[in-house]
Amino acid sequence: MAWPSNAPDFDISDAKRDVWKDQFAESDQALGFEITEDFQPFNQMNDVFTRAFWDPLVKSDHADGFFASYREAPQARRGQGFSPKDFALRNAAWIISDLISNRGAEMGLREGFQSAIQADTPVADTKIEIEDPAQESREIKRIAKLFGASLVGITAIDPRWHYAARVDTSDFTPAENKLPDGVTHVIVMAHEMDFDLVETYPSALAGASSGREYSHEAATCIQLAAYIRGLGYEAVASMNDTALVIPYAIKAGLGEYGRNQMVLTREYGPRVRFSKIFTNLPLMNDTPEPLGLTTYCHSCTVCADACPPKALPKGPPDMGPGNPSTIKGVKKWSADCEKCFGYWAKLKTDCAICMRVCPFNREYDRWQDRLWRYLATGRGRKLALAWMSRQGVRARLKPIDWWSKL
Ligand code: B12
Ligand code: SF4
Ligand code: SF4
Repeated sequence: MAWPSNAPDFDISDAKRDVWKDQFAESDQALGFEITEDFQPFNQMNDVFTRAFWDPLVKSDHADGFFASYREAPQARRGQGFSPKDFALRNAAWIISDLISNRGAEMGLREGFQSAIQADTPVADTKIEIEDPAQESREIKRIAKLFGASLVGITAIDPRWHYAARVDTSDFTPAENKLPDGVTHVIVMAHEMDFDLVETYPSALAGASSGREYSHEAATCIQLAAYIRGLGYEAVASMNDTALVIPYAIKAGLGEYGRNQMVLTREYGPRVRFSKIFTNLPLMNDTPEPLGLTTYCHSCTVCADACPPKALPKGPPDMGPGNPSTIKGVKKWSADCEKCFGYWAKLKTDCAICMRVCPFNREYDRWQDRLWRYLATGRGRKLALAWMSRQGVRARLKPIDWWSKL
């Protein structure tokens, strides 16, 4: 399909839906993706962050205070993990990502979030010849890791997961979500979040684990995209912008979908963030293998039980909570993200309790953890569930203990 025809209409035609069905039925079935007849690509105007700027249902003094707290550290609050020092560390961790996302503000571009990252280097005039896409994929994965990625997978473009429109942040109106013509592949990179910082969620201190990885994402995907452009091919560096990364990461074989709305990786569980690169470099796609992670979620509700505003579903996958921030026509576990973001806004920092408490969130350097994963993802699942229920959820690391470890 030629670009920018990847930017679907707001209301896609039955003909287009049929084309997608034929094109993706087999891989959807293999991955357990359930797409229904009323599927619509998601408009980024409707994600809960963007709604916090234009939708009175989400916009509030608390939400404004949440965003302001990333620019100027708020007053100290009672409760560990919310001191000026905690906010200062969180905001410092974000700074490289902020430098990129703020540089196009006057043009309504919030790069890495509501627009793709603009290229700083041209595509070289001469394309290097790629004789063996499999070898090229191995090289790209090594180079992505050299630049800082923890895991790398490659998959084909799937326009269903591209935003129907992106957001012009100068006035919060929809804008065309364009990519260069002829882009064929997505390189998806996972970035491990710091274990100890994540253990302190919820706190402003813990938010440094997200900020640090957004800064790493920015550096890594900008560097890898520049390398690919140097080879003579298109490469668009992307963080949260342009497309939904969860279906892409699953298609690229990096993990499986969890009840907590995250990709669970074998290596780190949900404790990763993702960035991606859209390219026309000839590459070989990865073939995802069943990992047994989603199967475990069907018998576990630890994340949903631990969520303070009760934003996560406890039942089987369904069509979602019925607010505009859920994609239409995908049967899956969906959060009530108005409740989730409402909690963040009051906290003045992000939350990831549902990541921290997930039993797959481990460092896997101890044999007991590897044994548990072996049981949890195979025939020993019941034993693994019993082990977890006997052991209970790991206690939160107190922010004061995080600081005293330094
Ligand atoms: C907006 C956003 C949010 C919003 C909520 C989403 C919304 N509905 O508005 C808020 C602020 C609440 C949020 C919270 C969190 N987020 Co968030 N979020 C995003 C973001 C930027 C856009 C997603 C979006 O547009 N959703 C709108 C619609 C599509 O939502 P939905 O229908 O509910 O679908 C969700 C899932 O079901 C899944 N999904 C969508 N389509 C499909 C299709 C199939 C087949 C499947 C299986 C899944 C799937 O992806 C969506 C994620 O929101 C993505 C990055 C990206 N571009 O994908 C990160 C992202 C999903 N978030 C991430 C994380 C880690 C979090 C938090 C833990 C916060 C934190 N501190 O890190 C919490 C977890 C909350 C939770 N349990 O849901 C990571 C997930 C990493 C992972 N391991 O998978 C991402 C990928 C960002 C990143 N850089 O890595 N997030
Ligand atoms: S806590 Fe349990 S249900 Fe939630 S994502 Fe992790 S394994 Fe799945
Ligand atoms: S991020 Fe926090 S509030 Fe949101 S779903 Fe996870 S536990 Fe609940």
